[in-house]
Amino acid sequence: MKIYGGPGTAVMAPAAILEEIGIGYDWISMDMEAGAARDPEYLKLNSKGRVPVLIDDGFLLTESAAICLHLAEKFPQAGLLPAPGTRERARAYEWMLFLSNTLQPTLMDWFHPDWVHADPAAHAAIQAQAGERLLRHFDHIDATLAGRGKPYCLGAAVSVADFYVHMLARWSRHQKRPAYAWPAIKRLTDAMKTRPSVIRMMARQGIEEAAMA
Ligand SMILES: N[C@@H](CCC(=O)N[C@@H](CS)C(=O)NCC(=O)O)C(=O)O
Repeated sequence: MKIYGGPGTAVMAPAAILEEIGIGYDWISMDMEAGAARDPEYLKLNSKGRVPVLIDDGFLLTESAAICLHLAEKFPQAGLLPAPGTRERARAYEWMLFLSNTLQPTLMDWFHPDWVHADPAAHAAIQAQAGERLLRHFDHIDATLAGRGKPYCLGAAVSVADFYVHMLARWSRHQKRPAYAWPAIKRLTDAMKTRPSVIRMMARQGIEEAAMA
């Protein structure tokens, strides 16, 4: 297995899952600030100009959530997904889709207002609006977790979705109210931060948990 991505980017969750599965993998560390995702050689791998990219025995896969699901499915012994066809499995898809198609793009709007509108005069308003949406998303996640009364997205057992929440919560560290300010999200992320796989991923990428985390 080989995985491409810059430290702290959308490669975090797939890399932590690779650590959790316990198979060796090569991590190709990319300098995002230097525009490595737009390098012509990299664009041959992923013409979208985004990270991560997984190469699994010659099979190339993009999209962080798809990579997480693929790995969890391919290595069922890691126990990161419930059995196919069950309601619990559907719940895992519900989490992964919400996280990757709603929360993640909102975070990206905040990080990259220039991707939304070229005019720098518009950027503060875009960020403010993204910040407001983040509050609602974190309210929703926290209420869902609290309502079920168990620490993880699917209940008592950790799943792919928890690795994704851990990643996106860290991305919220620049917000006035980062995800960790919500108690049920904090409980989940605190638990994830003690997992050896997550600790190994963070160390390998040379990144730290957010100060208030
Ligand atoms: N939908 C994609 C989005 C990934 C994404 O936005 N990655 C960012 C880094 S977190 C990226 O590649 N940015 C390119 C850049 O900053 O040049 C996924 O989840 O894999």
